Order: sequence, then C-alpha cells, then structure tokens
Amino acid sequence: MIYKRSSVLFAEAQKVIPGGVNSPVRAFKSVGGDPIFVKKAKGAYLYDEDGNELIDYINSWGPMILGHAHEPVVNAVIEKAKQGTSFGMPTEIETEIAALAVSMVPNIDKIRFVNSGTEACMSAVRLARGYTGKEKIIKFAGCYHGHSDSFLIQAGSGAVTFGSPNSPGVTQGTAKDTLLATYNDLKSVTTLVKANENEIACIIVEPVAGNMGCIPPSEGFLEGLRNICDNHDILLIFDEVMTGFRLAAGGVQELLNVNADIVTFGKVIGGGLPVGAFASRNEIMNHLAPLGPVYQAGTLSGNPLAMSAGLAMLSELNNKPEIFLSLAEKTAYLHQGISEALEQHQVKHTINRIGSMISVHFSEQPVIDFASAAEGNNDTFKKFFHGMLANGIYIAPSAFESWFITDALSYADLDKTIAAIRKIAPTLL
Ligand code: HOZ
Repeated sequence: MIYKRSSVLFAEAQKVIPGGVNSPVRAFKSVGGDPIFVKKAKGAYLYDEDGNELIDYINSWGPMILGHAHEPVVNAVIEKAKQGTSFGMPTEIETEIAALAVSMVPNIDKIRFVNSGTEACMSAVRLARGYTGKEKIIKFAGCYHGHSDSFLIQAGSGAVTFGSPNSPGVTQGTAKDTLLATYNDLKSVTTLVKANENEIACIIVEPVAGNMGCIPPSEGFLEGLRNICDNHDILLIFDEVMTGFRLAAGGVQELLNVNADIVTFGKVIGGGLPVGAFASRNEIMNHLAPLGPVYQAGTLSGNPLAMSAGLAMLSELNNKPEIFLSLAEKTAYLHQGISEALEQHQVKHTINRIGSMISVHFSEQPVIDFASAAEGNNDTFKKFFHGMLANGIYIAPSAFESWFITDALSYADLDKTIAAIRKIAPTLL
C-alpha cells in the first residue's frame, strides 16, 4: 500500500491544526507513521486519499452498525438538508426519534439530545448532582466518558494512549470530586462509598468497557453496582456511547438485564452525525430546564440532519432485530479465526469479545481492568497494526480501543482479515 498523498496532507494539516488532527488518537503517535487520510467510505470499506481500499474495523468508533454511507441514512440526510440545516427551534422529527429511542431502550421515559458523547456524559453527571444534591462521582480507571474536566482522571482511550490520563488544565477542585475505582472490582467501589458516605451523586461506568480495549463486565459486577447505588441513594449512569443500539436494541441494560438510572448515548444515535443524548425516568429528567433547575442547552441539539440520520438508522435496527445476532455471530467467527492464527505461531494474546465488540490484547493474562489492559505488549501491537494496514485492514491505531463489527462486513471480508493475521503472525514474535 502506498501512502504518499496522506503524508503530504498530514504535513499540510500540521501547519494549521494542532498535531494535524482534530482528535489525538487519529495522529498515529502510539503506533508510529503518518495517519491515513480518508476520502470516502462505503459499506465495510474505507477508500483513502492514495486510492487504497481498507476493511474498516473502527467504523467511526462504533456508530456505523449498518456500514458506511448506508443508503437510507444518506437519503434521509439529503432530503432533510434541502429543507434547511439548523433552526434552533423545535422540529417534529426530534419527537419522532425520541419516541423511538424511548420505546427501544428499557427503563427510560424521556431523552434529551445533545451534540456528542462528551456532552451527554457531562450533562448526565450535572443532572445526577442536581437531582441528588451531592457532589462527588465515582468513575473507573481506564473508562473514558469524553474529554470534559470531571472525567479526565485516569481516563482511557486517547488520554491513556498519549500518557495524559490526568490532563493539565483540570483543576484540583474538579479532580477532588472524581473518585477512582477499579473496573470489575466491587470492593474498590464499596471502599470509596463507605469513605464518602452521603457525598456521592453517581457512579458512571461503561457497562462494557471499550476504551481500554474491549473489557466485558465480570459476572455480578453491574448487578453489584446496582445494589450499591440502591443502598446508598447513588444514581447509576451507564455510558452506552459505544454499546447503545449496538450490543442490543436496548443496549447493555437489555443485553445483561441490569437497569441504570441515567443512560448516555453518542454518535450512534445520529447514524454517525454529530449527536449524543442522555435519558432517564421522568422523576429524574424533569429536573432539567425548562421543567426543573438543572441547566443544559445547545443551538445544535436536536439538529434536523442528525435527527434524520439517527431516525433512519434506529428505525432499521428496530425493524430488524436479527441484526444483533448476526453481528454477534460474525464477531465470534472472527474471534475463532484470530485465535487460531495467533496460536499457530504462539503469539501471546487474550481476546475479549461481547456481541459485536472485540479486541486483541497482546498479553496472556485475562484482561479485566485497566492494569491488566496496560500489561499488553505495545511493541507487538504496533507490528500488528502496521501488518494489518499493509494487508488492507484498518484497526484503531491504539491498543486501548475496541474493534467494531458492522452488518456490512461479509464473511469473505472476515476471511480476508483472518488470512492477513495468519500472514503477519510470524512477524509478531
Ligand atoms: N476517543 C475516541 C475513541 N474512543 C476517538 C475519537 C476520534 O479520534 O474520532
């Protein structure tokens, strides 16, 4: 594969954009080399500026559940755009998609749309604080809930990829209200709750972690969090930015049958357009302005283009629930193929998978939390990443991200991916 034009574009970008990118993980810093500039995408494939075709396992970090440039989504956006692109006024389609989301996701009565997962999580925490009258929050090391101040404490994803899980610019005052627990370790949570009795507003968690690679919850972990919250008047927030409408129509709440008090969503709810949302029961949502005192707002919130893309995508997922099973089967097939290819050459690895999320950790130990995820061999990951790229397969340029499987991926694409891994496995030793 040749990446001349991408490198030229990257050099130009660096003159006018910090690091040449608008989100750090894209810069390839942790894997080396220049990032690839994408020209267009269709179905399971990316087409870059050098004319290469790549099988995509990032899928805009999750939302392309039906594949890129999915026709009903694209057509919905085109038709909407012809009628104007932003009004800062209510539109009927907002109610349509809200009603659909409320019917798909368990345990919510109302939903508020925002513009990103970051905004959704930030607003959910404000709502939890306003509702409970308490200030502290518990988050888990390696979980990433966007880049707002309260969450950049031992954050995963790009923050850990670039060694700044605690970012400068976050004040001590903010940091002291974020308490840190260990994923899949209920004891670490009860210790914090006991030490901060009546001070904790909420526990926010990725119910399936996707920002330290994919890490599913251990048996009883989410149920345990639910119990702790119930016993101490703490709200449980599920950050379903990656998992919502992906692991099941109703996300992890449905898949694993555990209820959260507030759920947050990201780009998936806009079919890949800039959007996010948070949702809860009436008693909590009615605390939001204009009904209640907790303020939250945005001109582009409920933007008609994002709503039309989201409505097209969610409608299709709602009408074809068999998609979730088919995605899980494809992911299991890929898992088996990757395992066999790596085992054949004795490459130390652990594969985590749930539904249509999967990741390969280059470590022999079970990967259950941030510490075990960080044990992975990054040199092996770098070789793996570049080997995959050379063979036309695009995975996230960081070991701390999940792969996402789409409906557009065929078994032939999966076989091509497995064949590439078989080819590069001997180079990983
Ligand atoms: N932090 C995002 C994934 N967990 C990456 C965002 C991006 O670069 O688009």
